[in-house]
Parts: sequence; structure tokens; C-alpha cells
Amino acid sequence: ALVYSLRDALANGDQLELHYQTQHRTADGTVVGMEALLRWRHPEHGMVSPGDFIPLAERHGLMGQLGNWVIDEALGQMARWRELGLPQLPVWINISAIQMFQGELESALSSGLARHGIPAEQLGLELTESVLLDERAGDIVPRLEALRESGHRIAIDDFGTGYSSLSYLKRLPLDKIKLDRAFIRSLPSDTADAAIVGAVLAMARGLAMDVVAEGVETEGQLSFLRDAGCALVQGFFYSRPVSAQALEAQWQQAA
Ligand code: G
Ligand code: G
Ligand code: MN
Ligand code: NA
Repeated sequence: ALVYSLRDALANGDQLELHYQTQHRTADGTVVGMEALLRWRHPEHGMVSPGDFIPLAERHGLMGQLGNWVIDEALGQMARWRELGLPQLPVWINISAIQMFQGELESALSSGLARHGIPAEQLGLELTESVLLDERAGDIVPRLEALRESGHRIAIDDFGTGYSSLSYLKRLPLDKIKLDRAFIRSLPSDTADAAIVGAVLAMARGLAMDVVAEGVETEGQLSFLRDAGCALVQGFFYSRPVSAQALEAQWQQAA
């Protein structure tokens, strides 16, 4: 079964990879950071999507270990880029529900940061609405406050797709809203999506939060967002998620 090979992959580490998708300023296209996305290169099945193996890892009690692997790999990669004299951009990782419930997230982060000599400001944390609202995690507000106190920035991921109530945005200490690509896909022609995006941008401004629009694929989407006052975007228009080596090659070409 796939779960045995996932156990092996975790034990060896050599079939797992993080790919990186850059985030850009709409004003001038500058890269301001990137999201790390987990990939499993299975010897027979090829690339297995995290959408398929993360649920498997959760069912079999492997998610804590997998989450810790992601933290260590991202920080190790950032340290290698620093040694190579490459740009030091903030990296955002995705945090799963189980990492929040099990409560070892904070220690994995602080030991990883110390081991690789990376400041917490450089490692952002993306949590989905469902994770932020899941009561099994206990009162999440003091934990988020402590994580921010230590320097991490916190984003709410896939915003607008969960069982969201706007009232928790006021209560939760967040830096950034990642607007789900479902609202971006039909821009600029879909007037309902245009209205929703405009409202989220206005609300985020009032709350002093940044907004990143996800899934930006076309020039038309980009210019709509820029005109609407959305400062940051992520999506295939600028870049797909790519391996660390591919990203390094891009940087070396640009230099
Ligand atoms: O990259 P892709 O579209 O295949 O990602 C599918 C889903 O897996 C997305 O919802 C993404 O947030 C999630 N995901 C990707 N990498 C990680 C990770 O390292 N940890 C967690 N918990 N989720 C991830
Ligand atoms: O849930 P989360 O937002 O973390 O998921 C990120 C996923 O979205 C990644 O797996 C990535 O491959 C996918 N993705 C990133 N940019 C685009 C895009 O422009 N279009 C589409 N369709 N998917 C994207
Ligand atoms: Mn994400
Ligand atoms: Na998202």
C-alpha cells in the first residue's frame, strides 16, 4: 500500500521535495517571497500530489513527522541559498491541522530556526480557515500571538472557501490574507467575483492586513487586481511551483 512507501519516503527523505512558487508585487513584478509546496516523487507512481498523500499521512499518524520534515527542509534550503549568496526572501510554509493539535509546532520551529541560523521573520506560516477555526486546536489566539511575538508572520490560506465568519478576522492576529483562486479564476469579467475581491481588499486595508491573490494566470487578472489595489499576487502567470535547482538557475540568469 502507498502508506508503506510514504513511511519509507519519510525515513529516507530522498523522494520528498519542496517546490517553490514565487510571490510578486503587482506594481512592478518584483519577487517578494515564495510559498514552499511539498512534492513526493514516487519511484513507480511518479509525482504524487500533496492533496493525495497528506490525507494519507494524517490517517496514519505520519503528519507530524511530515510537517517537521517540511520545516527542516525549508530552513535548510534557505541556509544553502544564504551560503550561495542568493536572494534571502521570506519563505511561507503550509501548516496542517494536525501540526496545530499536536502542539509540537513551536518547538519544531524554534529548534529548526536555531539549527539553520534563520530569523523567524523569514519563515511565514500559512494556515487554512478550517485549521484556524478547528476547536481541537484549543484557543488558537494566544498561540498565534506567541508565534508572531517570536517573529513569524501568519497568513490565512484559501481565504473565502471555508466556513468563514468575518468576525474571527478581527479576533485572530494575522498578517496576510491569501485570497483563494476560486475568486480569481473568472476575473475580470465575472462581476460577482470582482465585487467580492474588491470587498476583501477594502476589509483587509481596514484591518491592516496584506492580501495575496492566488492562482493568477492571465494578464487580464493581473491588471484587474493591480487596479483594484491588490499589491501581491501568486500564480502561473509569473511562475509555477519549481524545484530549488530551477529557482537557482532563474536567479543566476537574472544576475
Ligand atoms: O501544490 P498543490 O496544488 O499540489 O497542493 C495541493 C494542496 O496541498 C494545497 O492545498 C497546499 O496548500 C497543500 N500543501 C502543499 N504543500 C504542503 C505542505 O508542506 N504542508 C501542508 N500541510 N499542506 C501542503
Ligand atoms: O492551498 P494552497 O493555496 O496552498 O495551494 C497552492 C496550490 O495552488 C499549489 O499546489 C499550486 O500548484 C496551485 N497553484 C498555484 N498557482 C496556480 C495557478 O495560477 N493556477 C492554478 N490552477 N493552480 C495554481
Ligand atoms: Mn498555501
Ligand atoms: Na491557498
